[in-house]
Amino acid sequence: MAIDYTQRIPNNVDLSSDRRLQRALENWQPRFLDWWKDMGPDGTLNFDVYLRTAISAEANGWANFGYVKMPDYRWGIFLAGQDPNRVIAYGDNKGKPAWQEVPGELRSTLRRLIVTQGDTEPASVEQQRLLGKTAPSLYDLRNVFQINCEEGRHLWAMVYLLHAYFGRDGREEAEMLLERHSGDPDKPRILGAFNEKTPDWLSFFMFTYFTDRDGKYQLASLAESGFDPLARSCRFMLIEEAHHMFVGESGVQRIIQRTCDLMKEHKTDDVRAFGAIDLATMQKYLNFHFSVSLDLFGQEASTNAANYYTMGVKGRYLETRLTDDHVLTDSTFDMEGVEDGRIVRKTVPALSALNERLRNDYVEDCAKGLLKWNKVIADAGIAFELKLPHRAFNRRIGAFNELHVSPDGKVMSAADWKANEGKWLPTAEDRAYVTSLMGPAVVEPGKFANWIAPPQHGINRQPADFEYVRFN
Ligand code: BYC
Repeated sequence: MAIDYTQRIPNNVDLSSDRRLQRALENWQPRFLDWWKDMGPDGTLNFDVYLRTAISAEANGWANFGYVKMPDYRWGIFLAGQDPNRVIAYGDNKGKPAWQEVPGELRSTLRRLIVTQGDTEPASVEQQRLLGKTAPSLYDLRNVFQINCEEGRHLWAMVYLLHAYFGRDGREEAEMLLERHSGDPDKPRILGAFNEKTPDWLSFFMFTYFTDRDGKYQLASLAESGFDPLARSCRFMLIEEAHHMFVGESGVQRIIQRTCDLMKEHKTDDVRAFGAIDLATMQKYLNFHFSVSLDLFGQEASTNAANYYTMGVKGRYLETRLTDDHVLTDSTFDMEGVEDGRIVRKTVPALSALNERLRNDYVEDCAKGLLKWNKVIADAGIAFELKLPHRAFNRRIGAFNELHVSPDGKVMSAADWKANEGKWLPTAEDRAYVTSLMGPAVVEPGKFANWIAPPQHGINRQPADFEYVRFN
């Protein structure tokens, strides 16, 4: 169904045919806007931003570009098209028609997954609230605003499901999504990484590369859900997610490019003297964001994950393309675990290892960006290689939490680890240095902060010096 933009809440779910639901969501809408004004990008209400807006739920040609004031962005409810013949692809319900309503026995499980997913979306907007003040260019400023608007829409996607399918409990959860806040000591966001700060643009690019990529893998697993409205919501969200990861990958790449240019020009590693970010500091930020994002996949051995799968609420990455029995009760999985304080390889039942399996898919995908980043460094003739740290490094969730592990995978004492921490993770001094490079925002079209190279292409085939944001 086409997206109806004549409605107060744009949608392709025929919202006007359900007056109660429409009214409930119209009641939530002003609360969302209040949240946006209080917790969204600071001081930007009057800016005209060159944004893309969804005009169709199909993968091709779904976006329209134009200037929009962010509070007027047409947040709405867009689900990917329905396949009337879709069946559940895995677990005990394999082969049965996908559910169009929530099965009673899965109600609390599904609600919890939807709330956890929904909670991350506004959390990331809150984390990025102040970045506009220090944007390295209009191009980058526009990109963070685009991401913020789309995360706002992803919140809408989950709130629609809560309102439409979970009755009063769902409406209460939708309220709570606006009441928890990133880093709030009393009402924090649910998952750890979403209570960290995103205080500077290097953190932002690392976050959109590593943490948004967790979003890709979690959404892809939920896109396999037997609960069809959730699957269709996530499929559409995934289309928007791709740009967020592009911003991260290209942002880090542009910083590396600038650093390498200065290293070559001045024949030195010490680019801090020239106001850029040295590669060793980039490695530390990478170590931090990668390890924090690994935690988002949950425990390695998880009965929750096994149950989600067996019940048919959350599948594996690209489940329908896999060629095994899609039940997994007789399958095993090889992975690293902890025994007597050591990291060992072990074979475990596949069902209990589904979080770890998804984490593997994620790690493999993360490595691809590093190949591109390292190519920039190699092309500059510089002998330095960025590396993903070992998966046991700096973990808070799961079995590795109890160990102290170096980035190259050596288990060590807590004291040794602590003594080396400053070599592996950003120190207060590193963070202060990176912060010192930030801002004030570079607002002249076509100009870029000294620590980052311009992008290779503009947005929507516009030039790099396009006026992506007008301040009024
Ligand atoms: N922090 O059996 P386990 C995105 C808890 S990002 C705190 O492993 P499960 C985005 C867990 O709740 C994608 N607590 O749990 C990116 C459980 O608690 P209970 C977000 C944690 O459920 C950028 C206990 O430990 N989407 O979209 O299998 C910008 C046992 O653990 C954490 C989703 O996450 C943690 N990291 O796995 C914007 C998808 N990890 O039961 C957006 C939905 C575990 O003992 N969520 N715990 O009280 C899920 O699928 C699962 O909840 C998780 C956790 C994979 C997160």
